[in-house]
Amino acid sequence: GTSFAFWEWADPLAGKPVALEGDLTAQGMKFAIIVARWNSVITDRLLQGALDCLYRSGVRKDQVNILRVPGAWEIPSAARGVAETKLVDAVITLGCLIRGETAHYEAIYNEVARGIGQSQQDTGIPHTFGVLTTETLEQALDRAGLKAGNKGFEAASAAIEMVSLHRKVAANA
Ligand code: DLZ
Repeated sequence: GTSFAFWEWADPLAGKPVALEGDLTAQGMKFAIIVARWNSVITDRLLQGALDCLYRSGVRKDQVNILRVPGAWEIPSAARGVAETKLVDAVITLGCLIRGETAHYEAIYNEVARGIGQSQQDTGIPHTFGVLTTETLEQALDRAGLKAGNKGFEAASAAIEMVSLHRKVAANA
């Protein structure tokens, strides 16, 4: 019989590919960075990484608001407060929880992650997650610019990409 290429319609990429993807240029975007002071040896480096990413992507200083909070626990309410103003396009969250030094580590971590996610969902503004959770200080240092990249840089890069994606979706709607 006649050949029937099932995959031509089963494979979404076989037809007209529809892919929207954010890019990494940040012209005209406004960001809030929430940074916890606890473990500031680490979080200062995360902040440096985030700012490095933003500035090298074309962001000017007047497009960035830095909010310092006491510890990771305080990040969700600060994130929500600034997101609800709708004056920023994305919220970048930076903190560091070290298990060995933190009583009720899981409870704190779960609530911080849940709260940041909840603020993102309720406001529709992208919130990126640069909260390190490690067993030791050494692991945290590795992820704050020593041996395993800089999670602050990654969180900033993801924020730019998501704002860009939202703009493309809106432009295509
Ligand atoms: C109390 C506390 C502890 C034990 N550990 C950390 C930590 O590892 N990282 C962090 O960001 N914050 C820690 N905190 C502080 C809490 O996040 C919070 O600031 C205080 O409990 C005051 O609400």
